[in-house]
Amino acid sequence: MEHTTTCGNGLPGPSRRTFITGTGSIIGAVALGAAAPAARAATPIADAAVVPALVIGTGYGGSVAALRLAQAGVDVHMVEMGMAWDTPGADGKVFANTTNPDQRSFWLRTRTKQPLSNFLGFPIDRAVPRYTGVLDAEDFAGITVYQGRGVGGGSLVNGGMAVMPRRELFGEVLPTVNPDEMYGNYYPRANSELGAGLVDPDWFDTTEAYQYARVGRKHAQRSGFPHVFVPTVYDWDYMEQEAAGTVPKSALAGEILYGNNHGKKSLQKTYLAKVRATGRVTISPLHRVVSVAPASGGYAVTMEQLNTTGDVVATKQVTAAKVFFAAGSVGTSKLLVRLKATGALPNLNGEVGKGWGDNGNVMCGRANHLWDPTGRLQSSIPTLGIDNWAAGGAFAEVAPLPTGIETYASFYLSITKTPNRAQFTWNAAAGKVELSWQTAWKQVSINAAKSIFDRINAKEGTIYRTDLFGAYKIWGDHLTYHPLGGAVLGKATDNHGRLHGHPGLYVIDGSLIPGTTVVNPFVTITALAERNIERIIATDL
Ligand code: FAE
Repeated sequence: MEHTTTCGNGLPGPSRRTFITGTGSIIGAVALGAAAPAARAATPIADAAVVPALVIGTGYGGSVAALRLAQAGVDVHMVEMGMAWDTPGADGKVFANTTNPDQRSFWLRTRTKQPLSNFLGFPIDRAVPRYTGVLDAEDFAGITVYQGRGVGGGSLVNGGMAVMPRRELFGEVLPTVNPDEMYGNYYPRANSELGAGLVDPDWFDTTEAYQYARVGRKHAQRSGFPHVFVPTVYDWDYMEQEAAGTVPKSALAGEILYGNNHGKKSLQKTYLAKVRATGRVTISPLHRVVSVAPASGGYAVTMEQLNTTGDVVATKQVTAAKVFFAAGSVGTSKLLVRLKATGALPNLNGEVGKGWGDNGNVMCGRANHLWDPTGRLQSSIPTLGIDNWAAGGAFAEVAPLPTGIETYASFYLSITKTPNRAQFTWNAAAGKVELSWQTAWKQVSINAAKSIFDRINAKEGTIYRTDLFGAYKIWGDHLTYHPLGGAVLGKATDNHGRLHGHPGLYVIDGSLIPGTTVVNPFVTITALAERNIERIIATDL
């Protein structure tokens, strides 16, 4: 078979050459591994401080906003509820391994809540000390939303797949944005800054670490599904050195969900490294914004300082002329819905909280024959996708199961076409924001995923795994990794993220995107943030 690339299959992406030339300085930093400087916790923001621009959250949207504002000469303060993740633990590592979760793994839980809750039908969750860990499994009535917590947001925990939607599908993603400016300008800028690049196909074809993906590719191919190589933000040269045994292992040691100690170019190594270099940005980790309200000089921003068991140790109020909401789809939506309902930001419009979607996420595993092993060594960074969007409305990443043992399983995270959108609302009696998602809505996504995997199973004579999400449960339909929407562009905001009703307030994260990106979302979130901040700097500052 030919080695297809995302470019060759209509999912445009940067070439490996672009990646190497574009990120030379980053590779140097990454090679230092855990010793590479993380976004350092400067002196936290002082009570009663007055700042020109305050950014809530340090994920993709927040990092883009902070960098471009600082480069334009604006002093910025970033507020992050999670930890700095710049200090190794007792084991010498900043982050815990997927196979051995500990207190660093989960945000304020006493028991892990792993996306794959079972193995061979047995529950695998375990007790952990309550701690401000890096992965939040946030429960709403109908869905658990996984999110990164800490300086770097989702980039700390995600799979690093850096995918652009096919251009002909862009109208389904951001109908009010001109695709020419995105594909001509902002997507390339985002990919370059993030350091996205493709695996060397020759290495992919020979390394033990991607046997699982080659099996996935073979099965897709034999059933006639198009497959694509997906760019990632992992340093491929570093991974090849991991395989050669010359550097400490990260992707090849099962590191992913609870952080990568080496190799992955999280925001700490890309945008936030540049943010630090400007000298104009300070970051306050373990500070959670709880209120934003109009005040003389702009907005009064109230925040709680947390300790590592989640207790509030101080409350501060600062004044900011401009406030950028970059707390992620869930974080931003929760804040805005509560602040509107409780009268702190009364002029926000009725679109706030609406248009939330799960990017059609659904997971499943297939049980392969004994002659089709997927390998004991599996790179934790997925890099192959089955693109059945045209026919069935599903883009399935061939995902790893880095257990360290042979599982004979092929595992997939599908991103599917679904019309279902939920709304965040304020429940005054309970004192919390709720989400109207219903688990049954996932059936549409299951059907779309079945359009791929039923056919592959029929062709291969295989069956679904029923032991990964419970006892006798095929579908991982209780969760999403890709929350999107809640403050939709052109509805809750104008077409560049300015919130209606309160000048000087902006949304600049995944909550702008109305529920789907048809592929993995962070490149689109980054590119949209680049587009919006450019306009805001030109006209509002
Ligand atoms: P995000 O990165 O979530 O950043 C928001 C930040 O705000 C976080 O650091 C929060 O802790 C912080 N925050 C929230 N509330 C507050 C508050 N009140 N005060 C102060 N700080 C606050 O937002 N996407 C891909 O494209 N490719 C992948 O391979 C991929 N894999 C994933 C795997 C996992 C396990 C998960 C959880 C996600 C994955 N994603 C992936 C999704 C991606 O990480 C996500 O879309 C982006 O991180 C969202 O970016 P935002 O800037 O919207």
